[in-house]
Amino acid sequence: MPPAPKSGDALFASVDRVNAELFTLTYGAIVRQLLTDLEEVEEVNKQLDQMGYNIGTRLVDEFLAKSNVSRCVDFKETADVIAKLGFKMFLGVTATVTNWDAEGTSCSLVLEDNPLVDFVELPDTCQGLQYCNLLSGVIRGALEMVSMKTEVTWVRDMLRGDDAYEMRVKLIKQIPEEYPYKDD
Ligand code: MYR
Repeated sequence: MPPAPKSGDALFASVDRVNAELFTLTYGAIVRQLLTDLEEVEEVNKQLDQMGYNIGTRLVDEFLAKSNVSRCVDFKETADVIAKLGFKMFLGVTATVTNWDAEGTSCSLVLEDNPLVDFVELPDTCQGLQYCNLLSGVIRGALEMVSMKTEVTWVRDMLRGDDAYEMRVKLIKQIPEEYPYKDD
């Protein structure tokens, strides 16, 4: 007997799942190709970060347009926006914001579920590989477009045996936006 036709919602859910799997597999293929081409794991890490940065500088416009988010009052609000809305919009998961420093300029984004690594196992030869560097680059690029210079690094990685994915986001400098008109 042929399977019952899917409802609209079920169809969209399965299309989303296939898109997510395609994205995960495509990313894996890109990392594999970079490993072949660049040979050095450190070079691959840099390249993934740069690719992410370039994506982030473009992605931020789509994010701001779709989310209707306006300027955040401080970096804490920005971190929440990324964790709850940004990750949800582009990865389908949310992150937890934690481990703030006293100044409120450094925090961790913790992902328990990371769609980028489904089906991934790192061979021993790739131990120094920062597999998810694309993601940290995306955050860095996106924030630079809204005047925040940041450093984003991975401090926990389940592919290396940690219990979660944790990236540290450190605000280095907030570039003041220039007001385009002179007050007379
Ligand atoms: C502000 O502080 O002015 C609000 C700016 C919020 C920027 C949020 C950038 C989100 C980038 C999406 C992250 C995607 C992760 C996969």
